[in-house]
Amino acid sequence: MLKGIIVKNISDIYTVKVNQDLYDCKARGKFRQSGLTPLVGDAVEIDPENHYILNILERKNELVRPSISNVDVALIITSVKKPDLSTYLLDKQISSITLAKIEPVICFTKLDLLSKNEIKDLKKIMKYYQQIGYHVYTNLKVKKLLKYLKKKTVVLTGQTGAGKSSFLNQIDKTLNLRTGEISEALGRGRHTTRHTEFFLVQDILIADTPGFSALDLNQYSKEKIRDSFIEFQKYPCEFKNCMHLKEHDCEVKKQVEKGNILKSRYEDYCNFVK
Ligand SMILES: Nc1nc2c(ncn2[C@@H]2O[C@H](COP(=O)(O)OP(=O)(O)OP(=O)(O)O)[C@@H](O)[C@H]2O)c(=O)[nH]1
Ligand SMILES: [Mg+2]
Ligand SMILES: [Zn+2]
Repeated sequence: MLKGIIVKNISDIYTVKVNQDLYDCKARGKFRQSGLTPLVGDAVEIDPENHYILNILERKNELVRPSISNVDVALIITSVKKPDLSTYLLDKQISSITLAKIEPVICFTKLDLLSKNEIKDLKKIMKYYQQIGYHVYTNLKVKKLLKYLKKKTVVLTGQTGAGKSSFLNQIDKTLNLRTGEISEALGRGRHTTRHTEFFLVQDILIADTPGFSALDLNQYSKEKIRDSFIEFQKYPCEFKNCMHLKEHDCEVKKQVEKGNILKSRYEDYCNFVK
């Protein structure tokens, strides 16, 4: 019996890294029976002779989309053009990552495709997310970002075509991961990256993942979703358990009017709890 970490999964083959060695393993039938599926990121015990996963050790956390476990940070790759910036998708990812007890970090891509005026608007949005407590970067200045991610286990998340694999190619020139033209990726409704895999870049363990087109928060209660909008907590309402929807004297709604809470954030929140 050996102990290792699942670093890659393609259909029913799980690649397990034990020190510097890789073992391609299958999961035992008992996992299927118990409804437990191994995830990339899982610490596992394997039978190195028969190439079977024997046991999955307790997870620190797990994310459904992309499906992965035991990460410190989810780096949300958000393109500002092609596909256009969607704060709706960004906010949904922030909430789902936060609720999975993982730290969301934001990285905007494709700023080179914006006009000067569009850059100005983007800067305001970036500043807002920073002010409410998130680390925000762009792929134009990766040094600072890499410094922040040092020694962490990271998963890349984001829409198909956002630039996840391109980001990895940028920070490690030896990787040569396949990337896709946006027209090709969206036109055929296909994802360029088809599986989840960890890479060691400097001292960061970082996973590329397939992009997604849909994400839902259905597994979480309205209260949980409300609490994942961290800036709302800065403005206590008269009514303690206020959902900031139809209630009168709602401080959060007042702050949206005043411009202290980004309108798109509040609208996304209303959408999520609906
Ligand atoms: N102009 C510009 N293009 C970029 C940038 N980053 C990525 N791209 C392009 O965007 C397209 C999609 O990039 P990918 O890295 O394949 O996107 P992905 O997020 O890995 O997509 P999936 O694997 O389908 O989830 C490619 O044509 C890249 O060359 C950027 O900063 N600027
Ligand atoms: Mg990709
Ligand atoms: Zn309220």
